[in-house]
Amino acid sequence: MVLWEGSCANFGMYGFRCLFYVILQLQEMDKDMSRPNIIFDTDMGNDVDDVLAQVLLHSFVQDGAADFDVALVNKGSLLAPAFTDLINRFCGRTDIEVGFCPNGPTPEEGLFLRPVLEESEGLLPYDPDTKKWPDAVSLLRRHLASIPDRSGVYVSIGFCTILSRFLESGPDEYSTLTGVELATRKLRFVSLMAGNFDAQVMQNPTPENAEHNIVKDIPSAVQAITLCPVPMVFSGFEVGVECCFPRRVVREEMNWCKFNPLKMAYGLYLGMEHDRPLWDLTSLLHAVFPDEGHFDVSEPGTVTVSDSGHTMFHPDASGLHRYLILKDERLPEIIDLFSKGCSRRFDSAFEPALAAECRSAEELATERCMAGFKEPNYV
Ligand SMILES: [Ca+2]
Repeated sequence: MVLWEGSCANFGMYGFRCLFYVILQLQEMDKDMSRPNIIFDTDMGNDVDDVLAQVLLHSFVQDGAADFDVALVNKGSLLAPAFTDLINRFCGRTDIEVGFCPNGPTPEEGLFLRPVLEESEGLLPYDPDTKKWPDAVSLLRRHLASIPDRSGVYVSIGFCTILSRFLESGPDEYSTLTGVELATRKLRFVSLMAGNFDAQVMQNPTPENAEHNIVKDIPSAVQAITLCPVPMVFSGFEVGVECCFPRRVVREEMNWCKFNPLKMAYGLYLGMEHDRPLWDLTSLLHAVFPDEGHFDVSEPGTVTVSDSGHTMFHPDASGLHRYLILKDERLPEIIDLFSKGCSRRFDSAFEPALAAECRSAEELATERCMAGFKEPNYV
């Protein structure tokens, strides 16, 4: 006892201060280990929910819930990575690298990429039509090689083109590991918006209910699902279609700056009088907060993809695949979370240029209507 008291006295204020800092450091390390490094893989330009998901991710990053250093674009239009970069800059980040997938699916420009990029003239330090982008697979390999083991969470909200090509990749200048080995070491899991796990759809597959992200690149979906060595969590069509963005939020809560590319894209896509289903945001939410019970998760199993692009789920206790199941009682909370994140005010990299001359989102949407626009059938 005497020895202990003497030790305490010697330990003194300096010792307690050191111990305090060590505990703080350990807490910080633990926080970093739990905060996912999100790899954001998008078919930006096909649907406006990708834009909403990207802004929501920035909101999570602002809250300290995730890291976001790399965006990958699997849509084959050169305007898609430029638009993705535009959103990053709009949200205050000029340092996020964007990788592009050469010869990716759906090379058409879509409904909002070009009009919004035209309104942004002068804000991007390059010409979107001629910009050279890093190859997505090389960028992904370099990024994964640089992050701590098991810190990455891969969010796939478009086609599986890049994920498939990455998993097939061999050693390169960035890593001696293959794509499968890199995924095993660096990724916790993959969260995908893909497929349809509604029991009736799985029993009665038709050309109309094949899900877009799978059917537009079936070979890549098959390859990615077959090769992926870490758990995959699917958010099927049936989940996101129940989570709709309130149009009131678009109209009333996104007016903190005139140049708001999210609001512009929303209006250009299907107009302001529309509550867009939020398929991609469900996958992002589960990727960042997998333990918070926003959704139920199915039993484990194996997902297969048919030649027609339909997903099937086969229960298997040792399977790496699960799918999300909507909990009705959590839906209002989820919609509120999405609404607040997507209408958040950022310290934009465009300040003070945000006050620059541009047409409003409402004007752009009206022009689209006057041009005789017809709704696309992407699903
Ligand atoms: Ca998407």
